[in-house]
This record gives sequence, C-alpha cells and structure tokens, in this order.
Amino acid sequence: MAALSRAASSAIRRPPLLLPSRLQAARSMASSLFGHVEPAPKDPILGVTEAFLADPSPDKVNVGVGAYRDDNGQPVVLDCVREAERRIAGNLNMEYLPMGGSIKMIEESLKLAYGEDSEFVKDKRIAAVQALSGTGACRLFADFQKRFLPDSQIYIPTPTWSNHHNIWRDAQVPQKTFTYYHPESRGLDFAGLMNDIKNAPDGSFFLLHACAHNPTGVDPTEEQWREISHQFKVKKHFPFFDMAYQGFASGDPERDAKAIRIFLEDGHQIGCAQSYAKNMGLYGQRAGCLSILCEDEMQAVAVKSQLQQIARPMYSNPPVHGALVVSIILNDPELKSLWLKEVKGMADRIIGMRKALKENLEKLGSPLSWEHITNQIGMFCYSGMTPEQVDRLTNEYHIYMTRNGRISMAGVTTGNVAYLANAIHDVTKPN
Ligand code: KET
Repeated sequence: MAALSRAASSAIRRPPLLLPSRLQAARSMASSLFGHVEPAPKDPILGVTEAFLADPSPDKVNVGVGAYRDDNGQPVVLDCVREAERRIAGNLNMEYLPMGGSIKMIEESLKLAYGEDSEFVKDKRIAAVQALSGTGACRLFADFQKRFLPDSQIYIPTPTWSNHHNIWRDAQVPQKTFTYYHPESRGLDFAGLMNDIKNAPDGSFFLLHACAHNPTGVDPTEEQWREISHQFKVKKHFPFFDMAYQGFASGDPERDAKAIRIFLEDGHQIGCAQSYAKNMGLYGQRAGCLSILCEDEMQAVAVKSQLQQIARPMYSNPPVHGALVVSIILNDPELKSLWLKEVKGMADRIIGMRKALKENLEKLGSPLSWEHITNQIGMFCYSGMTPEQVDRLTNEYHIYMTRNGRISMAGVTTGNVAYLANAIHDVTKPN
C-alpha cells in the first residue's frame, strides 16, 4: 500500500517533459501573445445575474435580467412547449437544418409579425432566415447592413437595450442616437423623437422597438406610430423593428404587432428581428427570425441568399429543437390558442405585480409619485432610481437590478414585493 502510494506520489512529482528553461520560454511566449488581454467589463445585464448567483443571502432578489418567473420566483416552461416537446420526443432526427433554418418556423414567424393573411408573405416578398434568437437576428441584420450599405449608420433610441450598442459596434456600423424618453414625465419625448427623425439624413436606418420598449416600458400610441410612419415615408428612412416582446405589452401578440402593421400599410420596406425567448419562454433555445421586406420576390431571393452566406461561416446553420417547438405550436390551432392564453397569463401576472409594487410603496407613505410603475408596459419598470440608489439596494438589501434603475417586473412575486417596496422606499425617501 505504502509502496503504491509512494509510486503514485512520485508519478505526480515527475519533472515536466520540458526543461525548466524551455518551459519558462514557452510560458513567456504565451504571455506575450495574450499578455495584453485585459478582462472584459461585466455585461450590464447578464453581469447582474452573475452577482446575484454569487450572493449567499437567503433574502436575495433578482430583478435584473428580463426573464419571466412564476409567482414562486421559478423559471417557467409553458404547457404548450411541454406538449410540443412531448410530440417531438423520439421522433426527431438530428440532421442539420438548411443554412437559413426551418422553413416552417419561418413561415409561422412571418404570419405572426406581418399578419395571418399578409399579401407580402403570399407574394414572397420577404427574405427571412431563422436566427439565433433576437440577438442573432439583430446581429445578422447589422452585418448585412454593413456589407451592402457600408456607408450607412444606425439610429438607436436613447435609452435602449444595452446590447444594441454592442451589436452594431461589432458589425462596425456607425451609431447615432435619437431622442426617445422624457425623464421628467417618465414618458415618451414625442416632439424630440419627431425632430430627430426629421433631422436625420434622408434614407437613414432606425432601430425601433416594436412594442414594450426596453428599458423604459414606454411605447408610442397608435396615433403617434402613424405620425412616425408618415415622417419615415417623407424622409425615406428604413425602420428596423426589434420585436423581442410580442405579446408582453398587451397580452396579445396580434395587438403588439400594430406598429409593424402600420408601417406595412404605409408601404414601407422594413426589417424585423423576432425572438421567442420571452413570449414562448424559449430563452436558452435561441429561437428567432430575421426578416427583410423587399421590393419583389427576386430581390427577396437574393437578400435571403446573402443572409445565409453571412450565417454560414459564423455558425453554419441554426439549432433545430427550439425551431421545431415554435413551428409545432404555431401550426396547431389548439396549441396556438393554449400559447395565446399562456402569454396573456404572463403579461397579466406582471401587470398585477406593477399594481402591487405601487400600492406597497404608497402604503409605506412614499411621498414620491409611482404612477409610472403602472403606466409603463411590458417586462420592465424604468423606476427613475439613480445608480447610487441601485447600489444601496444591492449592498444593503441583496436586491439585484441594472444600474440604470430598470426593474424586471417579471422577477417580482407576491412573496418578495413587500420586501422590494420597503427597500425602494428606504433608498428613495427624501432625507
Ligand atoms: N431585443 C431586446 C429589446 C431585448 O430586450 C432582448 C433581451 C433581446 C433583443 C434579445 O433576446 P434573445 O434572448 O436574444 O432573444 N433582453 C433581456 C436579456 C438580455 O439582455 O439578453 C434583458 O434586457 O434583460
């Protein structure tokens, strides 16, 4: 026994195959290769989840990332998704999808965004590919924009989802911003927005949130969308819609596509990034779709072939499972109506939590106005808290959220809302 363990330990201590001086040389070569690589800054949203997971406190609350939770704070798999998976189980081969992804999933996605009876779908005027969820769809579009309109820029709202800036930066498309939010009224700065649209050079690219604007929870009204669309027409701007929350604004995916439908009625060419992360709860499945409405079928064929060409050297073709789940649900009337019910259920729980948070703050005697909590829509409440106040929430109460004061209402539950309200009241009350 002892001999064996001596042998084992001497095996561990065996000198390295490289002589020390050569090893050192190899090490220093390695460090000179990558020695200049500094750790990347933490992501302002996903970094919050990392910090939350590392906190051992039993009181901790995560209202950082926009990921839906049930009233027990648990992740949710929708019943329609479970049923689709049951149907898939054992029947799926693992073949590659085509470069552009699942044709069925794309067809269903287009009906969802452009309308069940859309003439554009029938006329095959839409170039569309399955994408790696909403992020992948945005990135593919940004790369396409850079490749075919290398001198163009992208106008991005202030504020926006932080990753929009990274996406167009990495695609090397210059960015401009346009006015969106009005901090004093905690609503839309419509006059500022219209001004910026008018003042941008003709034919500019604009990134628009189709519904449930992230992070502000503030959307234009239908009338305002009509005015925006009209002004886009005058200026020949190109609208690119990021639609990551279809169904989360009103509870009805059809109603949430209204902005896009208005632009379509007005005869625009548009681009659209769709994500099934939130509205089907398929976060990690990376199921999404990028579409570009073209002038005619021939142009659509060309554009699609180019989108595929961009995808091929990046990831070759998209993943199969989530796409199959999406197409099964949207293609089966029974599963689709179950899905619509479940989306509405998620939206309603969030609306309920908005009310509860506001009522709790009022009950605590907060002298501040919290009307915006219930006026805003979608997953987020743009609370108006300062980065310093957010830091206090995290350090003193173990409440995790992005430093721009955005509260993911999807993480608020009957169990934590009073605790959250109390902490918010404490860090916001005037001295
Ligand atoms: N667009 C918007 C506006 C958006 O909020 C997200 C995700 C996405 C696209 C991309 O989602 P995907 O999972 O690629 O389909 N937002 C949440 C998660 C994240 O930051 O990745 C969030 O804001 O918390």
